[in-house]
Amino acid sequence: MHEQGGAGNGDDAVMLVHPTGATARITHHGAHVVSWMDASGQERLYLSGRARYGPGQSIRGGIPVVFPQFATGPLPKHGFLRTRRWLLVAHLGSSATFQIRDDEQTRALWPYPFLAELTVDLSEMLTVSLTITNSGDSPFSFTAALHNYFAVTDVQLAVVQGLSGLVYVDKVAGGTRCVEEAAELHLRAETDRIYTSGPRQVTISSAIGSSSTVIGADGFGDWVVWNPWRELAAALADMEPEDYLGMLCVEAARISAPVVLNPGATWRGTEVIGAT
Ligand code: TA6
Repeated sequence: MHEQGGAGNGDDAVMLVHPTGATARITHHGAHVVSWMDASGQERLYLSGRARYGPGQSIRGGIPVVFPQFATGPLPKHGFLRTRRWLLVAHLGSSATFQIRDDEQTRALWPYPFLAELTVDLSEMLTVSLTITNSGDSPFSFTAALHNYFAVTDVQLAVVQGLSGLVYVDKVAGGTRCVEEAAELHLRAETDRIYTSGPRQVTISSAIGSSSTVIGADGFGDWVVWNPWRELAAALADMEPEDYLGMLCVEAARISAPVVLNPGATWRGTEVIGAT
């Protein structure tokens, strides 16, 4: 099924359907996974009712693709792929692949030829794979992330497991480096952390009721945990103030050791998300 519609409301999207009953929806804008329903029909991703879908805007929720710069720096925040339209190059049943290349606008910001590809495979799990190829003749380096916004019944009940003992950068505390002493992470306030050199799997237990969301990652190496909490959420124009309670970002990211890509070389980062 391939829906075409207006570009400004997220209707311009591809629907994936799996025989288990699971579904996923990906907009051409940003190659952005905006919905993933598990086989029981439960939505596992958060998507803001106030999300914006127009050119140049980033969709609040789902899985934004971050490249070639995570967070702030010389480029637009989180880079420029999440705010641009991608091309659908393959769509078969429960799999879809989108591509985007450099153009005049991206080269004005970042002077490198590249090809980015995002493949989404729906099975019992949701697999999202980001591939970057250096199609120019000089090396470049980049940071990247799959900025997952997970749906949670109540962020105060959700527990993040798998990060114990890791070094993290606490952005809420001005970039302080800390060691995660807690066996598991319980969020009670604004949280914005980059956990470096993390494990390949992180679990959000009690994500939806008593069920867990499990995220496995390959090729990324870092994890980001973010929730804006009450005050910051209220300041975001594209989010309902109380929505912070129903979302939790746990992101597969490549930040602490940027990828350096030689001409012709390819990097791939993959995440596999499951519900238990
Ligand atoms: O990944 C966490 C983060 O970098 C936070 O600092 C927060 O700003 C969030 O991303 C959302 O950023 P956005 O530009 O989408 O509002």
